[in-house]
Amino acid sequence: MDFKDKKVTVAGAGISGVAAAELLTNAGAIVTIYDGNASLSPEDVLVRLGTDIRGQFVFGEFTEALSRETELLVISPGIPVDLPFVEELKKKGVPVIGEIELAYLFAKGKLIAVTGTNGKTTTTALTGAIMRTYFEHVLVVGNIGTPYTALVDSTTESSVTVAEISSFQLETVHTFRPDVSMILNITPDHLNRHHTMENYIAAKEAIAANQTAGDVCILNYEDERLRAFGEQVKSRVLYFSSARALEEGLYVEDGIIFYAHEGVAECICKVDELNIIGRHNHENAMAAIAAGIVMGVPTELIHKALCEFQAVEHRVEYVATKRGVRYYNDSKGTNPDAAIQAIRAMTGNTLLIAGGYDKGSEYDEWIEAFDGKVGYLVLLGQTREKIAEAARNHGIENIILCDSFLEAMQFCTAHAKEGDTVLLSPACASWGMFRNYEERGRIFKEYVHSLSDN
Ligand code: UMA
Repeated sequence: MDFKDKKVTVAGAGISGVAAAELLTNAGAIVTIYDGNASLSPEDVLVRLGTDIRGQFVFGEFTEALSRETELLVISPGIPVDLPFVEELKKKGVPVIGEIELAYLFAKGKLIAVTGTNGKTTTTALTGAIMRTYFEHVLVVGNIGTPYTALVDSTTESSVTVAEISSFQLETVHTFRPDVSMILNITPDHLNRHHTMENYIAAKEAIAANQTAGDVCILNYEDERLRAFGEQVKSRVLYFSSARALEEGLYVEDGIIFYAHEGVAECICKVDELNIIGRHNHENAMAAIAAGIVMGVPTELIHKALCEFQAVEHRVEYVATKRGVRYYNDSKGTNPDAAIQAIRAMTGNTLLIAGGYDKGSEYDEWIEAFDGKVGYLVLLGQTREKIAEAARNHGIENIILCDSFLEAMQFCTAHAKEGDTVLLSPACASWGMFRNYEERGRIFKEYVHSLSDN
């Protein structure tokens, strides 16, 4: 696509929008930055831009004039694609692409794209670590935190990009075609944005839509939908399973991760050697190993990366032990399914802090996974009553409703006994109480570190 003098509107002045605007400006486009937040000023955005823009700033309402001028809309992932101004532009035939698609149009080298409801960030980081043992120039981008557009200029024919791609980002890709794609799992999430499970699944599956026979799609064999999806994709499929030995692919047996290929099962590593705990993390590790194998990384280097890799911040992250109580931060447990993985990874009596923004999730399965381990369920945020009701229906008794995060943390430190675990794993997004899950996790960790040791 030729961007020279093209009038491009970038919607969203967050980190994706700013990076996209910079990339487009450098490519010669006349960029206007639009954001729905009417209280923003151009200065707020300019300080974050590495360049000036040739267009204007529009905040608040998406004006008629802007709609008339826009020749291409580049949309940030947080902006729903069914907002009236987006629908109207589409109706007029104006192309609407996401920030990921934009980056892809500039990208060189190999691309590994990771999606799934849970485990994306850990798998992306681990895949990046595996690639770094073998390739000289590896970039890790996307939903994990660094916009793809921010680094795409430094991709080369020999670089390897590992990109975490969310369902929001996949809604607006068109030609995006990774050499290696991964779908780790699909369970209900973000249904307030996608409206139906079918839409959400379609968004996730778009990661492999443009792949061809020379590409590879890595899928979780234990997710029935993904197993069936593997029959439909045009790319070569490599499965992983945490529940059974596969004839071809990755699996765990007797605490060992094997790679089975053409009748030979090769031992890659023992799960005990991993620093990331729980069955879900074995799945994440297998997906990353699969990418390493596909990319030709020698297995001894894959093994080295696996042994050295530490848990990603905010994902069942061990924080500290204070007065004999272990504290874990799983702030990235922003939906019930992610939170299930975290509670399953706990071994003893757990004081669980949960609740937050209501994404329309159901909590029954998560509560069933408590399995007698949750001594106190400490709830806060918009969803606290809804979760409390579901928990009572499942016979959970020690339910504490708190008005603030501090109150929840103070309750836990006052009531946890030696040998207990305090787990922050909200099963809900942080929005409404915090800027994002990172802020929620950081505040939790700061609080834990401020506690005295004895
Ligand atoms: N905005 C509007 N109208 C709206 C919604 C938002 O104008 O209807 C504006 C806001 O006022 C704000 C801007 O859009 O100024 C924010 O844009 P954004 O929400 O797309 O956020 P970015 O800062 O660009 O960050 C995005 C991802 N955010 C979301 O998908 C919500 C980040 O993922 C990602 O790390 C980053 O791009 C780089 O790729 C975060 C996330 O929460 C971590 N992801 C979800 C998740 O993991 O569950 C999907």
